[in-house]
Amino acid sequence: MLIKRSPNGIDLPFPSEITPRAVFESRRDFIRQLALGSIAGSALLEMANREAFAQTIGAAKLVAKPNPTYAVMEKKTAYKDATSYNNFYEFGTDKADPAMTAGSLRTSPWSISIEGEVKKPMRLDLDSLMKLAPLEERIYRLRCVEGWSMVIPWVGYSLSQLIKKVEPTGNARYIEFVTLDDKKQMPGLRSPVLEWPYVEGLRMDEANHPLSLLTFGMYGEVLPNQNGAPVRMILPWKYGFKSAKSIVKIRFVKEQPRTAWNLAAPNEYGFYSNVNPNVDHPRWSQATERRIGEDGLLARKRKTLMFNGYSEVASLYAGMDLKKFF
Ligand SMILES: Nc1nc2c(c(=O)[nH]1)N[C@H]1C(S)=C(S)[C@@H](COP(=O)(O)O)O[C@H]1N2
Ligand SMILES: [Mo]
Repeated sequence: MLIKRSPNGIDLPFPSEITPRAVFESRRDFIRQLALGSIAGSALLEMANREAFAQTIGAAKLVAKPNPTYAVMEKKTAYKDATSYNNFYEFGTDKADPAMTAGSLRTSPWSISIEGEVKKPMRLDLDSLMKLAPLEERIYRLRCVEGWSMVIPWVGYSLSQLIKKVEPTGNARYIEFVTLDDKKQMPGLRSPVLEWPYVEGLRMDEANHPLSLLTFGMYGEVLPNQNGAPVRMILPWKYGFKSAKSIVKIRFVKEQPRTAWNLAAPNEYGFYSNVNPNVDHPRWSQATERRIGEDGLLARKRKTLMFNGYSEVASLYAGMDLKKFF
């Protein structure tokens, strides 16, 4: 999202934003032709394997009780769109890359280490982590800093439930999320688009806000790899990049963490990155957005809402100049 042109500046969809569906269709075609035996070659077996793997991703059910307090009453984004139009730079910078290459991510066994300013540091395997609190389904809007948004039913629980268990010390003022960085599993790490590992962070009161969702699934299934399996954050009032994927470490710290996007372009991506239609990105307006699935010539831009519509977080920022702390 750093290098790309303004996705928000013109009304026609960019070619790069149309590609995923084309890729998807051609992939389906490819599989069909494979089945008909009309394609042959040595690389095919590997591709067929990858496809078979991709088909199983997301297949495991993860059903949770819907929480009506957190259910956006808007049309849900199609599963196909939410799982084929992704930002996950560890798997490439094109929107279509993660769905095609994240099959190499091994999500089991998985554990997450909780360290730093806590009385009870711990390493939890995924199963124990998931059982720490009841899972809920929450339908959240998520808006990318690039100017598009989706509405997705996520499955998880409030991060505050985990924070409470590890008992932060009085020194814990911020929390840091660290994504896996394994070159063998993540081809995108070979290119220096960001400083790896991908790191994100929150102030402790933001992390404890009930909206902050430690997320294990979407659409009633475990997270597909391209969406950040097996565990990620979802922070619906912030730009999408704050919601780190495939987390292996959570650190409680005294100082404001140095986050991946802030390091890459400090004048473009601030630490807070709250969705704010009144503060433009230096290279494009943030006043409107395009809902994924509403593309096409007749698609209307939606007005972007302050805090992405989650006005209940406003008190976290009372008295702060949001143009300065963007
Ligand atoms: N580790 C990691 N997490 C990440 C990213 C990334 O590149 N790496 N991209 C972010 C961005 S820019 C967005 S918009 C969301 C996209 O989440 P989705 O693919 O599930 O819609 O993930 C965020 N989390
Ligand atoms: Mo994003």
